Amino acid sequence: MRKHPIALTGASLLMGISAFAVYAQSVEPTTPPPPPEFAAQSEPNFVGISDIFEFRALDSYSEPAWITENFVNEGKLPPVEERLPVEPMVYKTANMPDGIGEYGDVMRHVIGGRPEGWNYIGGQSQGWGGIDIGMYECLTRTGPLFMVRADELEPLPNLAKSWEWSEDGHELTMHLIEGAKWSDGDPFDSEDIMFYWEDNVLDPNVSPLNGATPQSFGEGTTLEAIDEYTIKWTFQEAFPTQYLYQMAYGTFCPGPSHILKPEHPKYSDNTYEEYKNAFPPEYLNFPVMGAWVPVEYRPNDIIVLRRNPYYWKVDEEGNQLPYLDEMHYRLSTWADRDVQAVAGSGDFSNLEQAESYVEALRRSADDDAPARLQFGARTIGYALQMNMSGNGWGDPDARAQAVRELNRNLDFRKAITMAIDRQWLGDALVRGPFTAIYPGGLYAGTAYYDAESTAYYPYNFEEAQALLDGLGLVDTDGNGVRNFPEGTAGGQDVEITLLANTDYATDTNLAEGVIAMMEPLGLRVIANFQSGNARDDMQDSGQFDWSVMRQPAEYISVVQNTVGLAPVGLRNHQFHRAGSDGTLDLLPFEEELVDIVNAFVATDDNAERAELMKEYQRIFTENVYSVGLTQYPGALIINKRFANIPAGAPIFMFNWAEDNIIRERVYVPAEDQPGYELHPQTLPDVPGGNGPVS
Ligand code: BQZ
Repeated sequence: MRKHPIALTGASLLMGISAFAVYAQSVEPTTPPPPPEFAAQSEPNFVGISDIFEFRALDSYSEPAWITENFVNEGKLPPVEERLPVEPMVYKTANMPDGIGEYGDVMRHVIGGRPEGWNYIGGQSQGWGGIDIGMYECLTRTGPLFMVRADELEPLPNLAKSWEWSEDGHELTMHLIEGAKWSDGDPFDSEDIMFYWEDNVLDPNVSPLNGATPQSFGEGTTLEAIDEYTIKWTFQEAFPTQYLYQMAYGTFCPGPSHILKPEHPKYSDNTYEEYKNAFPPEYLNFPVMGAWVPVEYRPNDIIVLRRNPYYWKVDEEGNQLPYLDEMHYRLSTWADRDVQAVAGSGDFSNLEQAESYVEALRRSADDDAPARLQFGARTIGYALQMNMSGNGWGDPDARAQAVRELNRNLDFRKAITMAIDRQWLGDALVRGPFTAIYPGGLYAGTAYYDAESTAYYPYNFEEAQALLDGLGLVDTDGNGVRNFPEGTAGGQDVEITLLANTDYATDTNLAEGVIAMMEPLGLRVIANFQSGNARDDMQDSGQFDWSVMRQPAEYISVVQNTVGLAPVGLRNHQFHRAGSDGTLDLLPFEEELVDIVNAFVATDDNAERAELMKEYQRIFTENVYSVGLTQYPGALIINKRFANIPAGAPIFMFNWAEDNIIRERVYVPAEDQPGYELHPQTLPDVPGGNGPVS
């Protein structure tokens, strides 16, 4: 990252402070400049939910011939009709861009994460990049909603195939798919749901991956099993349809209770750490409801998954899905994912690191380029988040506590936001029409965004200086770094740690840009750059002063993980959670944001929702709740041999493209299959087995 042009020396900084000490502190926010035009390359073919799939029994089913010959006829596997639920999910041919598919081949992913193990609901990461999305199915599904007409927008049925609300709207009865089985043949039923809810979401000692907490589903919400295939939610609010989004990927994807429950501390002598780590990546054939099962793991090399013979989805001709027999996750870097997808040695990438854009565009422009690259809307955005806890979240020392007190001061947050040259930051990532100034809060170009409600404090170095002077942060020892006032952290230099993810060049480049811009301001910001899993753990446990990170889905769609927009609960927010005394010390404006988010969830009146989000955006941006940095479009890169890729699939909206493109329907015509499978014609073994069986 190039040095910012105004990185002043210590002397000029001192002169700067004295010259501006009397500067008027009355810069009013403006509205952000309209983002430069950047149209997505293609639009979805908008449809209704029933155009995509339905649940029904078909007259007959089929499977790859090698399964019938090598497994069913050999008595190793029941016939396919016994492996499917009573009414499987049936994908409709008319919604499949290239129609009924053919079996075989593999999608070769390349990822920058690393698997901690398979216990997703116990809090382990599998390395991201679509592994978890392909293994763990959830009550509802939202990734494909990008193609659903606005007037029908509601989470898609999935493990919950239907639901109905009570007259008063406080009860939601859900009907699970009946007769479906885990990939090892064990029945899927409400026992799996209740184990996830009672012993993982409600248990304060367990933090499921992607952060499900009791507040994710509303304060006081209860869930009970009515029978094997029926569950009932009871909500404080009436008709909180919002929570159906929370029941999708990330926050309600139950695990196989038949092998997890015996490891849980409530049912064993295990500690919570032992429970979380009970299924390391070396444990193959971990039972899933998803389309592919892990059958091979080579550290820092590759994870291979094979098709789930009990997968509960079919096409309209009764062919059991998925079409693709194998999945690869090459354990590399996120930047390498772009390079390999463009070069053709990998098959898929979400082009999300702006530094890669020009090269990726150049390579993909050739007629014989192996992959097609398709830009979507500006849904990738970064913000500087400040730890807003004043009562001990993350166990701060005196210096860190003093920084948090500053973080909680609006004049301090205004000073920081006005010292950020966002145009320079964006241009330093990539020149051209891609990046846009991002003030923070809801993204421009999205359904609930309102420019007039967005307060933007433009770059104003002098005002930033004056605000810090006004806070008594003065360089008393002449070393070029402001000092805390006497009596605060011993009057030491103002040093602030900045957490960022080393798995992404963009994260660390932006973080370095922030550090460079703070230097002339007289703040010493110290890089605390960590790899993905460690970074996530440090943020989740409050061990940070500042954090530069990519914004989650709720700032794009609002309806996905709405509760993430404010600290509605003790442990749900990204940068303000309960302190060591178990309480949440919200500032008055944060209380307002919580009330707005709760009101949004409690109403399904669209006009009211729009007004609520305008108010949210105003309060968020006027108070600089987080310091927006830059926003830009992502591009989907997929090898040209794959068919059934939906038009206009965004890399990130309600979910990531790994969910959005519906990979279980993707196929490669037989004549185009290059033979990349590593374990052709094999299936996952029973749990704990020795890998794929043939
Ligand atoms: C996409 C995604 C699929 C997590 C992760 C990673 C973690 C975060 C985030 C993205 C990766 C890819 O994102 O960057 O393009 O493939 O996996 O899950 O950034 O560190 O914690 O939220 O989704």
